[in-house]
Amino acid sequence: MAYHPLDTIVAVASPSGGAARGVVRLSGPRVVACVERLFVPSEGASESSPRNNAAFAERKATFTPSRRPTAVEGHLLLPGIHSPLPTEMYFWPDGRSYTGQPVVEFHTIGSPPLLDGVVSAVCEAGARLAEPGEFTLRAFLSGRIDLTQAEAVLGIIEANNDPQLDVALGQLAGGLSGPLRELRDGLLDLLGHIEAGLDFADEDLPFIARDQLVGQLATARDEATGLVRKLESRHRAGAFVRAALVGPPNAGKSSLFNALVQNDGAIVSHLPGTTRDYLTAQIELDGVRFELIDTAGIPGTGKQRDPVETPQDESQESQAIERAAELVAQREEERADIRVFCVDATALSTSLQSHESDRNLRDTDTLVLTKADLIESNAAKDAPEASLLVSSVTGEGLDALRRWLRELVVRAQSAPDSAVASTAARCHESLRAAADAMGRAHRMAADNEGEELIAAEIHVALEALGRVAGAVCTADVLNRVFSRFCIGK
Ligand SMILES: Nc1nc2c(ncn2[C@@H]2O[C@H](COP(=O)(O)OP(=O)(O)OP(=O)(O)O)[C@@H](O)[C@H]2O)c(=O)[nH]1
Ligand SMILES: [Mg+2]
Repeated sequence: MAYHPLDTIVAVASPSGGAARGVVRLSGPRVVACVERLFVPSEGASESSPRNNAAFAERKATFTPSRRPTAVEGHLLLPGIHSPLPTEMYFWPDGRSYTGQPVVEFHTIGSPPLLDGVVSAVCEAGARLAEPGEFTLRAFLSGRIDLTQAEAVLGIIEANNDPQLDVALGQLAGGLSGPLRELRDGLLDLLGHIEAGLDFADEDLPFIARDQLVGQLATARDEATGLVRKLESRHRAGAFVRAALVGPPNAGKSSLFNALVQNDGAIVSHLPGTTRDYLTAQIELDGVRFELIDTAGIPGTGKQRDPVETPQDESQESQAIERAAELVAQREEERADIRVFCVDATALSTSLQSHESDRNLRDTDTLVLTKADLIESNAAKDAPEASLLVSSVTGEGLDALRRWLRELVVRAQSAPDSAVASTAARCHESLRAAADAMGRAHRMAADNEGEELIAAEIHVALEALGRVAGAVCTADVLNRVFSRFCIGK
């Protein structure tokens, strides 16, 4: 695609094929010069109708552009066509139009050869044919819309049904760019505070208190993760809903996985930290299929690893493996559409406290109390009402859990898409990179690490967010987005 935003471009903007009305659109700094000799406003014509172009041209008035959007009745004089063509001309001056440049639209009879004739005449007068999507590209380049909105325009053109159209219209109206802008603005403010603090380090005056920084980074991380999840649900359209078993080590996740899958694929042991990777299995419940995932336990919640069981000389390598397992579990937990929190019913009070304080609960989360066979029947009376009590040993509560999971899967399957498919595919990686960088910044802030390091992560997040909105953009990305458009849009 040729990016010469100062060329004046023209194309037929109405759908191909004959119709009562057709539209030819022009955009660029020279639109007025291009249309001056072709279009004659009605006021310029004499009272009697002109019989041919030559007679008409002699008496013509020229179009004088106003500083406001205007509609003018008149006629087009096309070379090779004897009669003037009745036309309405719409004019948008600089900055008030879709493209952010002066724009003219001719609305006339929708005959394909006539419309082609208008385009040729405008090209003769100094414009060039527009590339596919070039009008929308100019809207993006002039800052009228961001890249997600440009993709929404394409989504509207390509929508096959009402839900798809709703999603695209919502995205065009700023459904994605609004939250993105807020996230970017928040991070820029935060960065401003941190960098001011660094510049005046000698003054010993913190520009932002550490707990405030930690809190704001946690909020930013959660917002970015929320956006990632929304896009993932669109990105994986047609894929299985994912339900992850998550929770502290030794909570009985792998035992529950085996019980639900009805085989012994997952290793179970009394040692915490048994599961290191993650396991998946497809499950079908009354015709509803989904993917069940067993994850590694994340310590810090529930029962801590028993120091007696930890070899004194535990190598750095095994610590690294443990950390890697946690990161994989965290990622699977974030990606899951449904999270089943497993909490050992025999360690209820401590586990629940950390369960509630650590997590940002969603309405597709479920709390399952495991090892029901090990507690007195009334021991779980203090558990939250919404929890299910199960035992992988006796099978107690498993049918209720299956029914509940089936319902959650059905709900997740019918959740509306949140973004136009092309946006979801393009932005997914960048948003995830932004969320990851914010997660790292948050951990560093919580661990009291240096502000330079935190600022560097925020820069990474901002750049990734910039790629989503198109603020940081290569010709490659523009080509990919805009080459899918049709000419005239
Ligand atoms: N009595 C009883 N024991 C259970 C039950 N579920 C799990 N256990 C025991 O609890 C211990 C831990 O079970 P796992 O399934 O390995 O737990 P996990 O959550 O996968 O543990 P990690 O992989 O280390 O995170 C094992 O000794 C299991 O036999 C249950 O319903 N009843
Ligand atoms: Mg396990």
